[in-house]
Amino acid sequence: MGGMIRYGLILGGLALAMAGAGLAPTAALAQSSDKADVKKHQTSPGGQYQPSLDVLKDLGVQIPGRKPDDPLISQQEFQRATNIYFQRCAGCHGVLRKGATGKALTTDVTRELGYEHLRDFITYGSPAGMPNWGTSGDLSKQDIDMMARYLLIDPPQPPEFGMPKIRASWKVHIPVDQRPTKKMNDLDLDNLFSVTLRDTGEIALIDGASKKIVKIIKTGYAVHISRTSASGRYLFAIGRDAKIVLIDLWMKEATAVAEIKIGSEARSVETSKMKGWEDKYAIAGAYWPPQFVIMDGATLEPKKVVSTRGMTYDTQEYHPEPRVAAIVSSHYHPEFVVNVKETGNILLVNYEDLDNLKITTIAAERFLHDGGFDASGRYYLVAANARNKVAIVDTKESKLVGLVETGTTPHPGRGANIVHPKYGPVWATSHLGDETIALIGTDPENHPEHAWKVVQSLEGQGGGSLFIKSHPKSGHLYVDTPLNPEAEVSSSIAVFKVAELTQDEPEYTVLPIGEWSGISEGARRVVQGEFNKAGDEIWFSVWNAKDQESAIVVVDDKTLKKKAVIKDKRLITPTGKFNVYNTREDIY
Ligand code: DHE
Repeated sequence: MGGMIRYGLILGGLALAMAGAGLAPTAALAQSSDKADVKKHQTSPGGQYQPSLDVLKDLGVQIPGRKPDDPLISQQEFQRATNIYFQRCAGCHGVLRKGATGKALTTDVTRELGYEHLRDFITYGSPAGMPNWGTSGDLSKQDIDMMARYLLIDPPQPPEFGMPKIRASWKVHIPVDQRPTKKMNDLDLDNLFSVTLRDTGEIALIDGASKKIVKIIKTGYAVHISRTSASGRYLFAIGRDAKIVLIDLWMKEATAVAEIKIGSEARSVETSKMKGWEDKYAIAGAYWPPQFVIMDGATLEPKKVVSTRGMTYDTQEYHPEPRVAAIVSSHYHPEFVVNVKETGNILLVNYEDLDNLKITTIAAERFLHDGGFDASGRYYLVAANARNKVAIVDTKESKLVGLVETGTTPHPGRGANIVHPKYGPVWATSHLGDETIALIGTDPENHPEHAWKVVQSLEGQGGGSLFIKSHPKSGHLYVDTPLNPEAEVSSSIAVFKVAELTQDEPEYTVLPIGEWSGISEGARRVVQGEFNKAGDEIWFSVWNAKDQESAIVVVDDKTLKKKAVIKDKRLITPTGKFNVYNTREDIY
């Protein structure tokens, strides 16, 4: 029996090795049939000096897959269940089911719990955060039965995506020497907005003055964010399929000049901004495989892939899939600030010498997600969302300077910087899980007593907030609530007057953006404010389903009145908006 398993493994390994080498089995056999050459072969000294896993070899192992007493699942069901799992469950329980914000669902756990427990848990959820997939109607009884059986079987491991695959996906559509040496169009690039059209996998470039769509460009699947290079010439858009599209804004017509895939699932992209390194490198972080990739800034040529698998910052236990969340670019050192979600480490990745890569690992807090700089650009504040905290890094001194409890599930986007009339410069975050807005002091020099403390907690419209925004020229703080269950709240914005924050319970004005859009159908979720370059108007997306009308509503920052409504049949599911100037200068 043992011999048969071994034989099976060897054959399986051979098939995999052949597939990895891009060889069909017959071709591989034909190549190895030259026995004379094979006989001449001797193991090289290098070959003899390879690690031998003498301890691991004694490990007790079981055949992966179904146990004889597991309920049956067909291949077709297994495929469909995996699909549902990755879409709905993996975000919390991890791709490999080893746990993230949710519990581990490996077979040692699930088989102990048993089929009925799993079925009921999926159906009813739990107050600890598990959604009630059955009673909410999101999953049918049949699907829940299938998912409960699926969880009793070992999970499939998605493929890795190392340099050969990354390089194979890399395409330069227009080489650097065929690109212009100066701007060839009359666009006001600084006031151009790159707008995510989430469900069409496109971005719309919208002129800030005329508010007309200048161009629609195809990007990756479920495109997520855009970032702009330090010079403002290049724009990078990343899709959830980890495809990055590099757009040259200097061409006669803004054009995609290169593309690459850096993994299978990703959310973040950024470019080098340090003086002397402007536009030199780009970086992108993946959810799967857990890794980040440094690329050439003008061509996207991949230079370095770095895995983020490793130990959690606190218990120092191995985590097999710590995802890369937000990435920003330091203004104080040639470094990228890379947030590794599940291990809770913030990595300062120095890009001066990619062959002798220096990474400073800052132990922060688990479940790092999104964040931004304070007004000075020195301190970086990031939400450890499932821990209800914000971690603060001094990017000049390369160390953690604060860890503050804020509210339930902080979600700042890049946050908002205002000068508080009482506490001086503060950075703000709103929350997904409650109605509060936390203001954190960020000026250790002139207001040391307030630095890295929540100096004030404002009460907004409700939970379900994703983004908060202000501008150095604005006297307002804008808070969205697109995921609030109340339609009126999710389709409007709360605005606080900065000058009135000295009051005991500062009041806010509600802007009925959904109503102002003139759209009457759909959820009209109002999401992510973004200022224009001048800082005198703020744009909000009115985000409807793919087959419904959406819009962008522009608000006059002085009067808080509707200034314009951008409608176009190509504006399908607009969500994030990135003003070229504000994005490259980190103004928010
Ligand atoms: Fe985002 C930023 C991850 C869902 C719109 N989002 C980010 C960042 C991360 C992230 C890690 C920070 C990137 C950076 O700064 O480098 N987002 C995720 C998810 O994992 C999540 C929760 C679920 C998923 O499967 O993707 C998710 N995000 C969404 C949406 O549903 C949103 C609202 C609409 C959309 O277009 O997908 C959305 N995320 C955004 C936006 C930003 C963002 C607009 C950038 C905000 C900014 O001002 O910088």
